[in-house]
Amino acid sequence: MIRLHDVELSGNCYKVRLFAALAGIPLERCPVDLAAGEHRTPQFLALNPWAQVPVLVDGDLVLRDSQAILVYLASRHGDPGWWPDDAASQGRIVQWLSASAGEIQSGPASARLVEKFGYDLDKADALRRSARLLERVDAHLACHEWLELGRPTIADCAVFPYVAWAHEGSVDLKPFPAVRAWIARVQSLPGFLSAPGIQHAHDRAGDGHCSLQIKSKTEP
Ligand SMILES: N[C@@H](CCC(=O)N[C@@H](CS)C(=O)NCC(=O)O)C(=O)O
Repeated sequence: MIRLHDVELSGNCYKVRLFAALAGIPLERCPVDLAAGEHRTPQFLALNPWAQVPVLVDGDLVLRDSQAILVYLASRHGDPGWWPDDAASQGRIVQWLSASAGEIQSGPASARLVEKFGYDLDKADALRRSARLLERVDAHLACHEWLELGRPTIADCAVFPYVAWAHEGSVDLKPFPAVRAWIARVQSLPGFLSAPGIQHAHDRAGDGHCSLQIKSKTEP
């Protein structure tokens, strides 16, 4: 059985759980108690010297970093649609994996760290970055049903958690109707796995008027 060293409220862990659920890949979850410092114990550091979750263990392979884990799981255990083997498709998807580890971490994920977990980070900066990021993502999703390739891929799984949790960092998604419509589409995928605090479309204020309006389709 593939093991995931995991924290329920971590968006990086949720990316992996979400993809595994959607792709029908069974995972054994091994909860890590960050508050108790379990990620700094010798046992955990032997698995991941970077002292971070998630960590995936599949046989002899030990992998850290949610993006790396998504690529591995999709390549090794997933249907090819999630991570096609042609270079152009992979490049398109990696654009979003990079955003997930970059702009999303310094935007909505950081705002949530301040608001929900009391981290000493620059909240105003995180909110500015969130607005800039969401404007770009919203413009993209206004004319694309999914982030790339016209279908769900690991790009959607990488971006979903911290965008869907944006409200936990006081990042308002109301100005971004295409983002809200995409969240609802991800939530309606067969096998979708939720997480604590993820709101459903009908719970989000203003979503009654949020229908999908794709302006043009540019996917190949
Ligand atoms: N690039 C890594 C970042 C992992 C990461 O920052 N994990 C956080 C939880 S979301 C963590 O383990 N934090 C513990 C700490 O930094 O002390 C990934 O995408 O998995």
